[in-house]
Amino acid sequence: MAATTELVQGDITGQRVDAIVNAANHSLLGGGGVDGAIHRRGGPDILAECRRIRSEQYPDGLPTGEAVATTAGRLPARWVIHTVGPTWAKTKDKSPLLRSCYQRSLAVADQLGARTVAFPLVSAGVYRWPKDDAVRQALSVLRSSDTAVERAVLVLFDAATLAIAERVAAGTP
Ligand code: AR6
Repeated sequence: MAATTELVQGDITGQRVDAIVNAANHSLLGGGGVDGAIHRRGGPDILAECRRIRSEQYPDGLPTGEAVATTAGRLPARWVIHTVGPTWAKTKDKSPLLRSCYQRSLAVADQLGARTVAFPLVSAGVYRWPKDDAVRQALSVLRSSDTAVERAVLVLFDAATLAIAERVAAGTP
């Protein structure tokens, strides 16, 4: 069955869900945006686990579109699922990779037994993906994927992005 999807405005690090998804990069060693906020608020245990995953499973970095889980340190969630979105490119359609971030994150959530999962708008910050299309891709995967996750929350950081997401969710251009 597909998860019920919700749109909320806020900071993903405060979400009271089983797992939150991190918009990470190949290195898994932190960065700005959501990634920076998660490591700042979650504390050093998350980074230590990321380092172990890098050295044991992904010496060349986590590929774009893949996802891996760590515990969540001091965050209210139990797990962080780290995924790497594609950078936006005008001349190349990378949407299968963006969709894969949501698909693989749901698969990891299922392996963990997570029933509630919060997602940021992957690739729509530093990686410059247009926000309306980022929402479109996210919702189309979340609404159609077969998963044991019951509640998928798409967290929009500010009111303007929430308004875009509500418009896209309602199917208006
Ligand atoms: N909670 C929810 N959403 C947030 C938060 C937050 N705390 N902070 C930012 N956003 P980004 P990307 C929104 O840049 O585009 C990092 O350096 C933000 O407004 O976090 O996938 C990584 O290490 C935007 O709408 O992720 C990578 O190098 C969305 O979250 C790179 O950025 C995603 O923005 C990944 O870039």
